[in-house]
This record gives sequence, structure tokens and C-alpha cells, in this order.
Amino acid sequence: MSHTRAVNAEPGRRYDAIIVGAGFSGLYQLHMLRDRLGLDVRLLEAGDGVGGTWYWNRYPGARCDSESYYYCYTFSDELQDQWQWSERYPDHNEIRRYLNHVADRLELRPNIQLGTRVTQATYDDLKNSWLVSTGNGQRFEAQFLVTAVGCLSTANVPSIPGLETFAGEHYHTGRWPDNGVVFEGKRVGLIGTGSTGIQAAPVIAEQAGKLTVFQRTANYSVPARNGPVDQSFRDWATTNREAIRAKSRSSVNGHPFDVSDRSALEVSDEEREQAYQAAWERGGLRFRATFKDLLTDEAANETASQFIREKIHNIVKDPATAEKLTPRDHLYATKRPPIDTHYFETFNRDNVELVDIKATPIVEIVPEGIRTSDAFIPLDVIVFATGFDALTGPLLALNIEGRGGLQLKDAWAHGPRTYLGLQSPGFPNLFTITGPGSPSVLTNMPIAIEQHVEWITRCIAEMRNRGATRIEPTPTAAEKWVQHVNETAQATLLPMASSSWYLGANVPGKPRVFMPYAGGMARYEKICGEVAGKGYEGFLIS
Ligand code: N01
Repeated sequence: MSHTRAVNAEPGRRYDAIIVGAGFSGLYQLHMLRDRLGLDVRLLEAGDGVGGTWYWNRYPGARCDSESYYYCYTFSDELQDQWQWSERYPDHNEIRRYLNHVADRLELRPNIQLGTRVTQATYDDLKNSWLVSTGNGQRFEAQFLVTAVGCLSTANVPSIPGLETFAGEHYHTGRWPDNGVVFEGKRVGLIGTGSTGIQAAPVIAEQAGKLTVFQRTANYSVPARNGPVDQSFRDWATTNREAIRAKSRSSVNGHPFDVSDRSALEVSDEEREQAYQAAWERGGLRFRATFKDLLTDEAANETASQFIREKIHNIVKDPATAEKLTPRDHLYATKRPPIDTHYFETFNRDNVELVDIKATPIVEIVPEGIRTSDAFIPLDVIVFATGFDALTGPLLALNIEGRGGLQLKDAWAHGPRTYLGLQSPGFPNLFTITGPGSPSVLTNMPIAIEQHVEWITRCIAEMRNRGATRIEPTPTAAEKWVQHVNETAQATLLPMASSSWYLGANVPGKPRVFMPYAGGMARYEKICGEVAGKGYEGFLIS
């Protein structure tokens, strides 16, 4: 928290809304509240540029794992006509350029204040206002507070003894320096083998003198099959724009493709193998859609898991390394599945070594490198690809205090309590875009974001029409929703992966609660629509 004495940014000015964060969510929310509803809005952003996740995640290999033709805003034909993606999976530079383009085209910059980290937000009951303090000592007041802080923005750097003594450089992938990191000739240690580590390892290996990958949990990964987008594909995507959008919104996970209607267990062994092989060759997250029951039936999933395990053994030449890389403690896609470009192949390089830190844990970091229980690995650079305090972390970091001094961290001490992932009891006029309890990280994010922003915009518009000034969910509605979120998760295999960040398992001391809504994007959107259609059932509006 800032110790600078807060000063009013513009004394006497009360904004209609403060938005926190200038990524996909914040930019669209600003556009909708300002240009659709005519509200007086300020957007506060900690970074020195727009981009959100894509502002911070510039690590080597950072690129999207949803495909570019649907990882974008879909609300404006004009915006879509103005932008051409160059690759099947755009890299961080291209996505940042896209979001800057959007900020310019929609003329959003006058309402955006960069380099401004929100350190506290307190609800004042008498004024029905949110009082927002920032790290640079400013203070803002607004009727509505909308968080657009992302789900994966609070870096999780493990507290390994001795880190502060390390004589080389160390970086977390989610806080990558603007001007990059030079790896040439250096001995690099990469800790973490989630989506990030799996994207970074092959690129770092090409540059570094030696790369040592420290793996705690072996992971499944399917080839991305990235490549340039050609004009005929672009033309197809333009012609089918409406259908792609509709399909994304009516799907389980916000991706515009069908999940097979066949069970993995109802086909012959040959058919199953062919289906997985075709999906492997096509590449990408669509592998999950090869059969309808991969996320609901253990035996069905085991066939996909085993297919990938065999691929790992086929790709990695050294059998002992292949076995270390083979996940056997959880099923495919029960943790967030990565996709890769030559990840497993990287372990065939002479300058790459794998250390299984479940078998031989890291004991300490010393000035010259990392000491495990059975070896010392000298290092010049340590890269932490150790993930994030997901979903709740970015919200709790805002130090939010609601009605009657209720702290969000206390209200959520046993796990997030939200209604629809949009609001929490005790925190009037606070909206959380892609908050815990919404589909968020289980979907193609721009689709989830558009749905949330549009719901919030409509809600505020209707409040204004009614002359209402305050909205908050009832505790009963939130209890029921938390229960529903839990039930939908239990109907899948997702809670089975005990080391999953979906459950908060990667952060020591975090409550083990399945946080995103696993009931599917289409079902969720329908529920949100019905709640609004019934006069915002479950909310108290006054
Ligand atoms: O983080 P992760 P991530 N000691 O939490 C290990 C999105 N994303 O940054 O599995 C040693 O998945 C940890 O081990 P374990 C995507 O949603 C998207 O990779 O907890 N190791 C794991 O191996 C993704 O899921 C894209 O046992 C430690 C790794 O670090 C999410 O971001 C690209 C450790 C962390 O994996 C997060 O991915 C990248 C410790 N103390 C990311 N603590 C796109 O393409 C953790 N680990 C869009």
C-alpha cells in the first residue's frame, strides 16, 4: 500500500465509474459506458501502456493459444475490418499492437490514466461512492467501480530460501522487462512447466548456452501448429463472421467449434486412434473436443491421456527423460492444457536438461545457482514460469473494503463468494469482469469478456432508467450461486487435478475451491440473461 498522502485527483469531481485495468475487458467497458451510456468514466491502469495481460507477458514464446480469427473483439464489424492477423496464434507483440489500435480507433486514451496502480478501494455508504486510492497518492471517487484486472495478473513467485542472494538475474514471466532479456551463452534455469514454461522453453533453449528446466508436475501438451494466416482463410473468416460469433457464444468454452457428439468409448480402437491423430496433426486446444466425454468420464479421458503419453515417448529420445516428462498423476485437460511449438523436442537438444524437482526438490538458491536435494546447478539467469495467484489474487490486491468496513479478503477467506461472478454481497456497485464464479479462464477470453461487459452495461443502463443508484446481490443468491459453481465443477473431471490453479492449489495457504464456472459459456450466458429478464433476480436494487 502507498504511504504517500492521497490527494484528490480532481477535487470535487465524482465520476460515474472507475474502471481498473486496460486490457481487453477495461477497454471495451470504457467504450460501452462512455460511448453507449454517456457516463463520465476514468480508467486506471498500473502499466505504462494498454494491453493488460499482453502488456506484462512478453516472455520468449508468449503467444495466444486461442486462434486469432476468434481471439478478438466481435462487437464491431468496423474494428474487425480494420485489422488483419498475421498468424494462426498471434504473439504478444501483435496482440499489443491490436489493443493499441483499438484504443486509438475508439479514441479511448483521453479517459485512460496509465502508470497508476490502485492500492485501495473503499465504499462510502453515506455517499454511495467508491473512494479509490492509487500508488502515486491520488484519490478518485465514483459511483461504480468495475474491475477489469484479469484473472492471471498477480505473479506467483515461490519463496525459495536464498532467492535474494542470487548473484545473477531473475525474472517472472508475467513481469517481463520491456527491452527483453539476453540469454546468449548464459546458463538459464526455468522453473515451471505450465502453459508459460512450455511456450518459453523451446525459445530460450535456442538462445541460451544451457537451459535447465525444473519440473514439479509433468504436463500434457499438444502441438499448436502455428503458421501464417493466408488471404483465403481471412476471407472465409470475414464471410462467416456472424456464424463464428454465434457459435462461440453458444458453445461450452467460447471457441467456435463443435465438440464431437461421440463418446471416446463407443468407437473402435482404430477409429479412436485416427481421431486423436487427426486432432494432433490439426493442433491446438480443439484436441479437447475430439470426443464429447473427455472432461466428464475418466475412462474416456484416459484414452486421450494415454495417446499423449505415447507421443511424448515417441518424441523424446532419452527414455528416462521421456518418462520424467510423462504425466501420470492427473488426466489430460483437468489442469489448463497447454499447446506448444516443439516443447518435447526441446529435450532432445544437447544444451537442455530436465530436473524432476518432485524427486529431487529444490533446497535453496545460492549466489551461483540452484541447489536441489542431489545436485548443484550453476546459473546466470533464473526464469520463474511459476504462474499466478489466479482469479482472486488480482482482486484481493486492490484492498477492497465494502459496506460497514467489510474487507474482501475476509468475505472471501474460505473462497470467493460471488453471484454470477459479477458481484459480491456487501460490495454495492462493484462489478468484477470475469470474476471467480464466471466461466472466464475456462473459455476463449474475449467472448467471456464481451458477454460480461454487455451485461454490466445493460444493468447500469436499466438502473438509470429506473432512477436506481445502488445494486448488490443478496447473500442467499450468492450462496446458491457458489453451490451451483461447485456442483457444475463436480460434474466434470476438473476438480480431480490436485495441483491445479483452478483450485488455488499452486499458492500455499490459498483456500482449495474450484473457482471458475464449469457449466459452459452458453448455459452461463442464458442464466445471466434470465436474471436480467426477471428484473435482476437475486440483486437488491435501490
Ligand atoms: O502457470 P501455471 P502458467 N516450485 O500455474 C510450477 C494462461 N496462459 O504461467 O503444476 C516449483 O499453469 C507449477 O507446478 P505445479 C493459461 O490459462 C495462457 O504456465 O503447480 N514449481 C507449474 O508447472 C495458463 O494455464 C497462455 O506442480 C512451481 C508452473 O510452475 C495460465 O496462464 C500462455 C512452484 C506454473 O504453471 C497460467 O500458466 C501462458 C514452486 N514453488 C499462460 N510453483 C496463452 O497462450 C509453481 N510451480 C494464452
